[in-house]
Amino acid sequence: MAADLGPAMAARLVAGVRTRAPRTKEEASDALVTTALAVMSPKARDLLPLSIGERAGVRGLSLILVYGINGAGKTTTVGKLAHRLKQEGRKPMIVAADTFRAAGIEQMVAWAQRAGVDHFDGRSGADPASVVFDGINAARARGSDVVLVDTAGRLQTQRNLLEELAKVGRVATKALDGGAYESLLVIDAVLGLTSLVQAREFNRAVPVTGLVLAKLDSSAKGGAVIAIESELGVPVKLAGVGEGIDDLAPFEPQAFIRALFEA
Ligand SMILES: Nc1nc2c(ncn2[C@@H]2O[C@H](COP(=O)(O)OP(=O)(O)O)[C@@H](O)[C@H]2O)c(=O)[nH]1
Ligand SMILES: [Mg+2]
Repeated sequence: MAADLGPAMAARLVAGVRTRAPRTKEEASDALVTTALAVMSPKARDLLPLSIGERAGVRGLSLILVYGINGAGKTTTVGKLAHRLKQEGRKPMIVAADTFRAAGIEQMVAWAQRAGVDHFDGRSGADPASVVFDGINAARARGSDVVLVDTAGRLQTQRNLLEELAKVGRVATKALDGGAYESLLVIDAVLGLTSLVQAREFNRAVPVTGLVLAKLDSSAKGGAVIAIESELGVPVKLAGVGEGIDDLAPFEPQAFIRALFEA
């Protein structure tokens, strides 16, 4: 059993498999998929702004806020997402709101250029909420249909920085004025079960609508997301599968569960 699950979730899954009394290895694998899927989020795994826009046939402004700890893969995810949205015929604009470090803005701008999308850059040291507010207005003026916000990394124990993030979320949803909104928490697959505590605290600051499991191409299997989905009730929507611009994939829970328990 993969260690990232944590003892409680591991015991729960084992018990679930036992009640199904599998007789072969294949039956055991199927029983595990059924058991794990039952504790994971039942919500749709597609990106909210896209599905709502498509359903309603509207082209109002949508926004995706990306947050998490330092080094999780936020900036990379925003770059990959911008690329994907552009390929889908959307007009994304990146708002570089990691104003904590000058390099944070530069890294995001480099990704925007790689993806060939518009960007709005905060000044180093600026209040990220005001950068996001100005960025949304700029996106409207320039005719963008989806805003991608990159934020500074922070720890789940840094109360003031979590409050700063909460303000970014409030300003973004207010300025959007009913447009489709998604807040994506990036989880580093390498970190294991500590990301459960992170997810809990980040979710208090800005309610998570979807998870991104970054670095799923590494040797880590990311089993902690089963516990995170179970507790928060929100699904992993995307997986990072490398450092390249195309290395972002829809999250496939069945394949993920099977890979988790391969010897
Ligand atoms: N192998 C791999 N590396 C990743 C992935 N996502 C991000 N990284 C790497 O992780 C490091 C931190 O990424 P970055 O996006 O700057 O993290 P941030 O601090 O959250 O913005 C960089 O070296 C990225 O290339 C992924 O899905 N797979
Ligand atoms: Mg970054």
